[in-house]
Amino acid sequence: MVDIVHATAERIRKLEVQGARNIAIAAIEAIEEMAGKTKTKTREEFMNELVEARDILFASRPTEPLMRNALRWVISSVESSERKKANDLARVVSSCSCEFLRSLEESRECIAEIGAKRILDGMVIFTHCHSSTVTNMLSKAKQNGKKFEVICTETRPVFQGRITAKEMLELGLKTTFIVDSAARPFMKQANIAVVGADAITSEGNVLNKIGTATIALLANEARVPFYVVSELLKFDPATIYGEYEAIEERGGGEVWKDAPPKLKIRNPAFEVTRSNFIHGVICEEGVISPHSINEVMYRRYPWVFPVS
Ligand code: RUB
Repeated sequence: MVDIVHATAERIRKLEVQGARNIAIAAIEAIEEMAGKTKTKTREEFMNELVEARDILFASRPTEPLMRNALRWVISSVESSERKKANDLARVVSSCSCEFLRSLEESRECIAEIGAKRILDGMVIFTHCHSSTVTNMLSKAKQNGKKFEVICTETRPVFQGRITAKEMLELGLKTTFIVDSAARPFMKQANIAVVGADAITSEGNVLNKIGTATIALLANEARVPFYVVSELLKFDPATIYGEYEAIEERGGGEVWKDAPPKLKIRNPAFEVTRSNFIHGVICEEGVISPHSINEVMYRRYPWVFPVS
């Protein structure tokens, strides 16, 4: 049954599923489907299958703590159940997966409501890459009657900015599309910059699509407030215990398909944006300082921290 999980991991690896939130949802759905079709009988067999599936999904993209937190939540709920039969445990997987997805959706809506208030009539919003959390917030602002326009970068090498541009046009928003290297002159026209997040560390630093730190620097230079729009569960608890958040490095073929054979191509998918460049994190708790992330996480999601 891990075949189902292998197929999802492959779709995630190939970017057919893109963005931290969609990746976490796909991973949870794969685990749920696998559990529902399991051929295992005993608790031990079921747990082994679940752990194998978790490891396959964890390996699909390394900079995705939301996926890791989601799968840990499901697996720890199964571990704390006293049921003995695989089919009964599969029902636990199903119910806690639903619970997780419901709470993720509630966070997204809450973020949209809060963030939409930061968008005022006449504003120009600068964004980078494609974040479903950001586009949902912009959609909410539009629904609430705000009149604003958007500048989005194309986001080399795989052009996720095109997804953002299409979504913005579908919303009926005036949208300007630029190459990444045009960000500096266009930042001067913006009133705020908003980006998503793949990971938030214990220092309040944020990892997001490569290019994000440059956008943050440019926003700082142009005195444009730079916001990260993110579910709190993108926080990686391992960073508080000293671990670095891994930065995924992807194949050079994404950058240049028929490059000369001896050319060394580097293709980091993400980078760190330091907390001191982040005006605020727009999350389900409200608009918070990146420096308060640990306190907020301990209060709101204590289960993400391993018991010492
Ligand atoms: C996507 C990306 C997005 C975050 C947040 O990178 O960096 O900004 O994942 O997205 P990739 P969301 O395309 O390489 O996955 O808000 O949808 O979770």
